[in-house]
Amino acid sequence: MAAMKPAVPSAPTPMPGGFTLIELAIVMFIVTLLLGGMLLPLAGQQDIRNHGDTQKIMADARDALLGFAMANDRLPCPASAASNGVESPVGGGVCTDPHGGFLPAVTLGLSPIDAQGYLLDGWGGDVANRVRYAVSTSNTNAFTTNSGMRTTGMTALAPDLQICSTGAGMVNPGNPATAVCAANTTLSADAVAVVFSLGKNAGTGGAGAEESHNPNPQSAVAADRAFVSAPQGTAFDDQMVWLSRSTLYNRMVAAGRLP
Ligand SMILES: [Ca+2]
Ligand SMILES: [Ca+2]
Repeated sequence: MAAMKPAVPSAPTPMPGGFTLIELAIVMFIVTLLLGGMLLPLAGQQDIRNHGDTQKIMADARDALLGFAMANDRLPCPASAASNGVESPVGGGVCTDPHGGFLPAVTLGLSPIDAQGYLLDGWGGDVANRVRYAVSTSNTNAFTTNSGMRTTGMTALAPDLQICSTGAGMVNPGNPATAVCAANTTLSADAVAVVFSLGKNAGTGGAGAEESHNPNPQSAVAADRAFVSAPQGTAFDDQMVWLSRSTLYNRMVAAGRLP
């Protein structure tokens, strides 16, 4: 007896062409999700790149300051808002704006600079993105006066820029000579110079409790010797590097400028 052949299923009847509105809506929803998922990381990546570029620009600036010190026996004064990237006054001495000025990019020969001669950070080409710089005025401006460091002597030199992890509880904020970090918030109490950027929010931010301690257009606190380098967040995005006395002395001794 011949085996029964299994029944071959007939081919399914083809569906009518085209998509229903519900199918289209689902596709659109998925595409929106995918695009959103891609765009957000892209913006985040750009921020990370700008942050990294700014850190490198500031580190290079610190190196340039060290080179200038070895070649000139002093640090440059900051550029003022009107000095076109040149230290003010030319030749150093008593700086026009020791705590609230800009990196003197023209004096240091750095680039890229804007049309007025100021070095820009990694966040953009606006005036607000100019790299800032402050220098200690201690020992009667020894750090910015020709041969001032050598004349004063390493053991007597007492650079006084204060770097605080928060502005909360800062003592005498706004006083150029006596501002001090609150207890247990001192990152450095003897920095020679500070180089900083106002960060991503440079154009509009700076009025917050922490950023207002770093000279900026929105700051309510007068420029003084104390600066805040707090963790990055929504209220604080300034970026900062400072020149320690140890690093400066090490280079100056190596160059035969000290003691
Ligand atoms: Ca900022
Ligand atoms: Ca300050």
